[in-house]
Amino acid sequence: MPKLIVVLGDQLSPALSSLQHLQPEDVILLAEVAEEACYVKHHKHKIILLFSAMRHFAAVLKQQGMSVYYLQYGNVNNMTSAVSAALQQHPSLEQVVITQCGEYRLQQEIDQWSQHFSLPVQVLDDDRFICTLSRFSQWASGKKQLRMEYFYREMRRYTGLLMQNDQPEGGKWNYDADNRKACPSDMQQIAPLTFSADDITEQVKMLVLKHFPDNMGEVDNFCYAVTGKDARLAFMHFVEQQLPRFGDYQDAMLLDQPFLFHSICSVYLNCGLLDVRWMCNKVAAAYHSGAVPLNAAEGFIRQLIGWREYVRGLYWLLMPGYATENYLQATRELPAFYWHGKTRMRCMQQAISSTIEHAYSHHIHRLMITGNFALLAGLSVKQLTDWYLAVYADAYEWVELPNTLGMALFADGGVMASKPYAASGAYINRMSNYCQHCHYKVKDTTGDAACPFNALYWHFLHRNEQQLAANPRLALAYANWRRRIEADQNAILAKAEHTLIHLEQL
Ligand code: DLZ
Ligand code: SF4
Repeated sequence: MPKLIVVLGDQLSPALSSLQHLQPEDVILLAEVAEEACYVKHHKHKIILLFSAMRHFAAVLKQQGMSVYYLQYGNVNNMTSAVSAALQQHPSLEQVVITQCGEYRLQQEIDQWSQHFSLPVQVLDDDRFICTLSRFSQWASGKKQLRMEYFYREMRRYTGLLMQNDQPEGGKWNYDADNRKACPSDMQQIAPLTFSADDITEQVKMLVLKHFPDNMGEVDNFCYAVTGKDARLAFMHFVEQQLPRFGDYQDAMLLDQPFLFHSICSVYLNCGLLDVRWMCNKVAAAYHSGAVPLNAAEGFIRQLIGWREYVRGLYWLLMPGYATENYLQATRELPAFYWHGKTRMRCMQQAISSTIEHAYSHHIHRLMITGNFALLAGLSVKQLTDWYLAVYADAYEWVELPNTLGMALFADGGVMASKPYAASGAYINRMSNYCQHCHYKVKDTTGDAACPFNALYWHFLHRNEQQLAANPRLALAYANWRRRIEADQNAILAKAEHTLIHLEQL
């Protein structure tokens, strides 16, 4: 049966399940469509990356002799219209095939296709993930708590990565405690590999400038890889140059060094330019050859086969209800500095300016700076999750929603995290040198120059006492709060209230 194979913008892998068993009469559809480009106000780099990578991917398929129907931006509004146009152009096609997509929203649309087109529609498993969704639900079934650590151990056993028979390499499953060193201030980051734009990317840059002029970011400094070949080069640069120090400094932050030793390869992995098994094997091989320490190799592999697979499993298990959860009833308007980065809080300015410049910031910026601030200030869950989905080049809802709504904002009431990742300025001061370069004083909780994170931290605990006080992991924090004399508590709460009213002025 001749088939139309629909490949989405984040499915750019030659080994994609829908691209196996191709027949000469089959047609492959790729489409730049308005709905996907506009459902949030994506960063310019994210759109350039995907459109350019899609065009490069289509060119390779054509070179290999396949029949490709490519719709450039401006021709159709959504994926359904793109399929319709392809079927009209190729009336001999009798079936539609697609690999399961990464977002509930679009999968709902795809699920209508069979009825809409009166054709069989086959949705294949996305085997670019190691854990199938049915395997994940089997793991989750009957469990009271779905903690990543136990899932991760199963994945280590399943893949055999960093295993010696049935025991973890080095005797411990998790070297997280060895991933939290602060960086000496004079340490220099090793930046990821960058790439210059070819003709295809230049054309896409013009397109983005024309159609998305007000979206975050500039087109001129776009320097991501847009082909699998270049993405693999970027990853090997990480393994050889950055990975040896990645383990120690995974959670560290230094002024004007937004990458430190991070790979940024989530950008490539999540749109299909890199393969998770290939990446993990390269990292494991670097460890076995003695080139990188165990805490670095384990820390990286944990993010891929543990964390990444776990959030994807949770997403599909808990959608659609998950997207509307708001356990702490956080509804405050997102301050404008999330979009322009102009704030006197150095930590926020650093995290947001790297986001604006590169459509990227690393996990501690996202969790402990912009996420933590939103948690403490009770910013709207919906507005914040939309922000993360828009501004990061690696963000699709399957990965963004659990990480933001669950992990950073505790809006799922503890499905993902055993306690909220709420922290005062002291944590940021320990993990970075930002506070030394800040308008605010990290040691102060009240007073005009006090670090806003401090009073907001106590306000957060106080206002959410009903939902959080019974959590054993917060017992010490609540004990510290209750130990303060009432006058101190009142002064701190008043300071926080004032801060919350004047968020835009921070
Ligand atoms: C993010 C994105 C953008 C900006 N544009 C397109 C597009 O024009 N065509 C397309 O196929 N995919 C695009 N994507 C990625 C999709 O939004 C993504 O496939 C779904 O959200 C599922 O993860
Ligand atoms: Fe951030 Fe507070 Fe440190 Fe300033 S003092 S950088 S606001 S934590």
